[in-house]
Amino acid sequence: MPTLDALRRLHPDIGSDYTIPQCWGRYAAAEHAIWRTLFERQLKILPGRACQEFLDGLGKLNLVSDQIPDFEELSEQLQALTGWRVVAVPSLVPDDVFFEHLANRRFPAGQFIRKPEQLGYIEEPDVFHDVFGHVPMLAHPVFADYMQAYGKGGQRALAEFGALKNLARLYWYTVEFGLIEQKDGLRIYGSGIVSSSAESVYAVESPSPNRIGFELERVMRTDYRIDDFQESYFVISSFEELFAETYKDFAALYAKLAAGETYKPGDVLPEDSVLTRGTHTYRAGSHTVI
Ligand code: HBI
Ligand code: FE
Repeated sequence: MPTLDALRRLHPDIGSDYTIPQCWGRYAAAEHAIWRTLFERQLKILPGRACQEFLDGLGKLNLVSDQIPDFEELSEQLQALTGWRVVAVPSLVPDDVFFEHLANRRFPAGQFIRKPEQLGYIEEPDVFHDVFGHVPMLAHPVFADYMQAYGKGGQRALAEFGALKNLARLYWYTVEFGLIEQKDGLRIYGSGIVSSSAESVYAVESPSPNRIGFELERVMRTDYRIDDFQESYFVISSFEELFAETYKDFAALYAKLAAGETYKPGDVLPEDSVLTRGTHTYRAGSHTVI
């Protein structure tokens, strides 16, 4: 990650909290067109795949395909619903800065939009992943509280426990790649899935990945891949359950985790509650992400 000084050359107005002005008026027509392409593609794919809370969030926030949202307007709407705001950042920010924002109900969203050749995959979070992927769930009161609790937990994990890896796995397997079992079936709530057309289909329909009932300690012991579709997804039964399972003091759990095992992304354990067992065996280099 570039230092604040390095970022200051590109973004002279960057703050010590890494926020920058969105400068909405400076997006080119071609950049709004990329938003529109991605948005329309996802709207065709997500009904029947994304959870109702996500689709409701899009509606409540008036997120539309026309143009990249103005963060000020979006924040006014979101603040009225759950007290969250969206602030612009260049891209990834340091962990402590990220947690400080979340703990104060501010979601840091990448200001830039991906290039036309990156429609299928991008390494750093851009405005489409961050706003389309994350912000609709922040309009849901329980999920909004979960994200703030994660930020506060992150601050403690950094300051007191050195347990960031465990907590980052929780974020990965819930906020980014979470699935939920709803009355009509398995649905997506993870932002890394809802902002990816290929993984939106794969996560719900492919026989390849494992889908395993969410269990906090299990998730916190499981490594993840950042360069391919997930080999395992963890499935919650409600946002209330997710919040209740994670809104606790992790001190004893971190101590326990430090001693025990770490699982590989595709492992299935005898004690897992397996919803679907995957057919996928990962071979390095055998898979392309689209
Ligand atoms: N910064 N902008 C941004 N977005 C993220 O999702 C993010 C970040 N910095 C750190 C981070 N995520 C994670 O490493 C933590 O959740 C552990
Ligand atoms: Fe994300």
